[in-house]
Order: sequence, then structure tokens, then C-alpha cells
Amino acid sequence: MITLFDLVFSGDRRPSPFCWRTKLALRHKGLDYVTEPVGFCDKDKLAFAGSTTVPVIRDDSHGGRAVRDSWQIALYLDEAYPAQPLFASAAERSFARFVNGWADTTVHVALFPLVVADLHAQARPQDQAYFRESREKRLGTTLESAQQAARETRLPVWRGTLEPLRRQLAAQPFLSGDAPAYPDYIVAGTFLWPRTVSPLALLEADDPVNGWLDRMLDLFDGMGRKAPTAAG
Ligand SMILES: N[C@@H](CCC(=O)N[C@@H](CS)C(=O)NCC(=O)O)C(=O)O
Repeated sequence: MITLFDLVFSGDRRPSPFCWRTKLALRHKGLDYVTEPVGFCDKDKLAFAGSTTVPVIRDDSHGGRAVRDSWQIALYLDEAYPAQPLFASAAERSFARFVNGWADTTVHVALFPLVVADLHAQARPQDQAYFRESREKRLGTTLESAQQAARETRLPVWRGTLEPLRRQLAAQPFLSGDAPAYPDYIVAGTFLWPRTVSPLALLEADDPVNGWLDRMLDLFDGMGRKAPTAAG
């Protein structure tokens, strides 16, 4: 059995985009797993893996092997469990690594300030001070000012970062082709992150990304759609 150490907010919300990548990858491969909720102030639970971030997995079927970082976990899952590969070729793995870098360095950077105060509001009470201090240091201002400023001027910038996805979706139903694969899970994680904490409409109603997101939320018995949202 695999244990996934998964970021938890209040009301058992699970916002981490990186943990969503792993959850979708585990379901893609048909692997059973349980989650161990980890709040920002529960880092001692990750010490066994030498990590200060989630996701981390512990694989008890492989001697309790610990793997940290969502990308490393994806590689490990294909190595340890070759059936239903996340990456059927070196080219697929290479494309996925590009999408991983695009999401982390461009898409998330534009999205984060738009929902940062909402994230804080939904963090567990015991984690809020840590979240505020660490994120305000990163943003150089208060969470509330960063979010307000971003919503006034940066929504089009965030939507613009999705243009490569729209171009793919003009040609095919999923980022990865006719069927979803790890690149889709990466970007689905990006959307599940704000979905759990914020009522903000991130996309315009006629954005073709909406149709793709609906398909992603339906996957694996609607696991993304069923997850607790900002509304409850
Ligand atoms: N590159 C890492 C990023 C992981 C990461 O930043 N996770 C966040 C949660 S979304 C975290 O654990 N943060 C801990 C903290 O801010 O103290 C991955 O892909 O797993």
C-alpha cells in the first residue's frame, strides 16, 4: 500500500496542486493508496523522507521506500509499477517535464497572488500564522494587498499563461492528445488548487479550457469534482 502525505486545510480541504498531480497519477495507474493529512505545521511527519514539502509517498510494498517531490514520485511510480505508464516513451516524459516546468514557473506564479488571501482563510487556524509570514515574505506585501492588486490588474495575465493549453485544445481533447496523461494531471492540479479555497472565476465563460477542465474533473469517478471546494 502507498501512503501519500497530502497537504490539509480546514474542513479536510486538500489544495496542494503538487499533491493533486500525485493523486491523479496514482489513479491513472490504478494503484491503491491512503492519504496522511499534513498541515504546514506538521512537518515532523515528513522527516522520515528528509522533506519539508508535500507530496511525499511511502511505499510499504517496496520496503517502505520514501519518495519526495511530485515529479520524482511520477518517475518512481513508472519504475516500480510499469503497468499503465504515465510516460510511455522518453518523448512523452520529456513533454511532461516541459509542462511541469511551465506550470511551476509561469502558470502558478501568475495564479498564486490571485488567491493567496483565500488560501490563508482556508488554512487550518494553527497553520495561518506560518502561511502569512512565509508568503508575505515571498510577496513583499500583505496577503490581502497582494490579492487585491492581482485581481485588479493581473487576471488577464494569468489567463494569458494558458494560451499554450488553448492551442493544444483547438487540435485535441486533452493536453496530451486523445486521452489524458501526466501533462493533463499537472494542469488539473493547478486548477484544483484554487477550486478548493476560492470562489474567484478564474476563466471567462467562453474559454475552451472550461470544457477540458470539466473532462478532467470527471476522471476517476469524478475525484476532482467531488473534492471539497471553497463553497464546502
Ligand atoms: N517541487 C515540489 C513542490 C512541492 C511544494 O512546494 N509543496 C507545497 C505545498 S503546495 C509545500 O509543501 N509547502 C510547504 C511550505 O510552504 O512550508 C513538488 O513538485 O512536489
